[in-house]
Amino acid sequence: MKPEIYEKSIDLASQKILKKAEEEGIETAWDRYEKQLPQCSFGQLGVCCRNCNMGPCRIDPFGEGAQKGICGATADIIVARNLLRTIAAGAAAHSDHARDAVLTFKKMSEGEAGSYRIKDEAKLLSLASEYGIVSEGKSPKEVASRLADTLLQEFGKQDGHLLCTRRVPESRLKLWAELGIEPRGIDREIVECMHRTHIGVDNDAVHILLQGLRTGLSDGWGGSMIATDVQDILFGIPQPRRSTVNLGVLSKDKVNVIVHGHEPILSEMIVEAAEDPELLKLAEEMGAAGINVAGICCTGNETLMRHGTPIAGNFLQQELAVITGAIEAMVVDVQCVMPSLGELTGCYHTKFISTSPKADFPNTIRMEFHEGRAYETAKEIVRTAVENFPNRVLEKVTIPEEKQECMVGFSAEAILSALGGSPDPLIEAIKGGAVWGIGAVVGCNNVKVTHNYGHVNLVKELIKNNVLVVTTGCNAIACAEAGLLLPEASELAGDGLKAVCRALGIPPVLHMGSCVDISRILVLSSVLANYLGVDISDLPAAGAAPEWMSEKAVSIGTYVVSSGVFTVLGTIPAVLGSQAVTSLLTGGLNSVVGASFAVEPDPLKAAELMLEHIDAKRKALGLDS
Ligand code: CUV
Ligand code: SF4
Repeated sequence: MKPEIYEKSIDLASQKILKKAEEEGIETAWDRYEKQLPQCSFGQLGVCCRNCNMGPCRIDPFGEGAQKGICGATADIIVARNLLRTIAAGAAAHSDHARDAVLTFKKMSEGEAGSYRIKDEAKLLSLASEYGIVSEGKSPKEVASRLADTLLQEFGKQDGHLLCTRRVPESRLKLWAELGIEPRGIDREIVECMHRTHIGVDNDAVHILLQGLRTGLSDGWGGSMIATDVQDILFGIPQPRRSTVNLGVLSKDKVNVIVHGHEPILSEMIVEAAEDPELLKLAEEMGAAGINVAGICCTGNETLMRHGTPIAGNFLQQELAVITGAIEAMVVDVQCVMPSLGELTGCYHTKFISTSPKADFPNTIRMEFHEGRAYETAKEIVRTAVENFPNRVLEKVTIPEEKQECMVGFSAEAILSALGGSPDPLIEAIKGGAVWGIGAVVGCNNVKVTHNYGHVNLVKELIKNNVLVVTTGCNAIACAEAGLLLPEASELAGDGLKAVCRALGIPPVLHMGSCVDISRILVLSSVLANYLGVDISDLPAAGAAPEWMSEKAVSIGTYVVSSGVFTVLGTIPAVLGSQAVTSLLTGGLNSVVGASFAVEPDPLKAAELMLEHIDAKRKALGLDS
């Protein structure tokens, strides 16, 4: 039976556009999901292997058919190998994004990327000193060049360990060293995953998973952290500011340009080009009242955090944005961009512009983006959008009125300054019980979950129980759409958290950025742990990804757990075909890294698991008041 629209999304704006899609006979991800049902159960359990051409092999989960692949691989081996490849892909996506950011930074320092500059010199200098680079007597560009070289070495490092990990509390670093999972070169870990999962290499599930932990750590405390730091130097550290979200941010009389994907290297330039007097004049000539840039997914989070550029939606709203009929250009770079956009944009006047040398899609206009002439390319892209404005077909346009105000920009630096410069007030609030604990809620949308249902209900339940929530990615956008990123949302919080939010003028849910910015959450947890003189795993904190779908999310979950934070997944990972792997992930890891995963699709029950965990940690710290 076809699902009702309210079963597809809890968001009113999205429901309206889903209705429009139905009326116009336009296909969306939800329709394609229907056509996939029932999904392959071997795939769901993770027991299918194609790692060599004797296969594909699959293990019969009921124990009646084949129990081994042709090479002799068991379900445990196959599931573990598949999981390792998933982690590698996720870590690769974050870290390759980081590499490009550092390469742009390097070129900027050499004067070859004229559109970029050092926006935050203080962060440059503090990072330089962290990495042991002497800055006295050097120009900022010279310091930047040295720093870029040092960071680039982190990718191809052949000996020693990643430098970023020095931010981890000592106890944790010692644990990783003992376990042999202290990450080495970022690229090295990813390559080693591919090597180990080739036929006939690593064939012990536990041994394979340890490499998974190390690779995840090379993402969280390596690639992602480097991406965040370098982007902060180039574009500024996010500070609290207000903006608006949801499909209603699209303008009925301005040119609408959507930036979708992940890299601020592109979206920053588009935001700037949209303010170019020449293009504004052209827009006027085309009959438009201006140029409106709005984001989708994490590149949207990046410009939202730094400029307050509005966001049109999260992952499952990318098609809906096009279906409004109001978008002149959908501009994309990498990650989480549905290839369906090619055919879909063809049904409207929307130009689909792909910009990354790495990522092409069907039916796009290719406008490759290179640092050397970034601003020029951004202008060409925006000009294409502006010139497309007269082609908008008014009868096909429906812009839902729903848009929601939000307060964003809570980098670790901004949180500390909101606290008056020291973590002390937060620590005191935690000790006194006003803030019962910290919940990190992140991750994607997934058609298997009613859009935003998992995100919004989990977060509401946490704040109701005085858990301060930090958020990134598509969860942050879902929370914004539900009005949870406002100081006024503290009305929904328990009395303790409400009072703290009022005193500090902050929302009960703090938007910390894009997915690579989960590194900000890691840094914050290190600061808190160090301040208390405990390990991260001792903190009254828990993580969740209620609607996750991407391989990046698996890498994230892995490094969050390896860093000592219990994490609840809302959709089921493809591991249940192996008892050994499943029980290691959901239990055994506790005695290894002091944290583990849980799987709980019901957001209220997931919140309960997080609260139980926080209770236990409070008790262990002697905080039970
Ligand atoms: Ni990177 S990874 S759907 S955009 S959070 Fe959003 Fe965030 Fe998942 Fe993708
Ligand atoms: Fe089958 Fe083994 Fe080849 Fe995988 S590696 S396809 S289990 S023979």
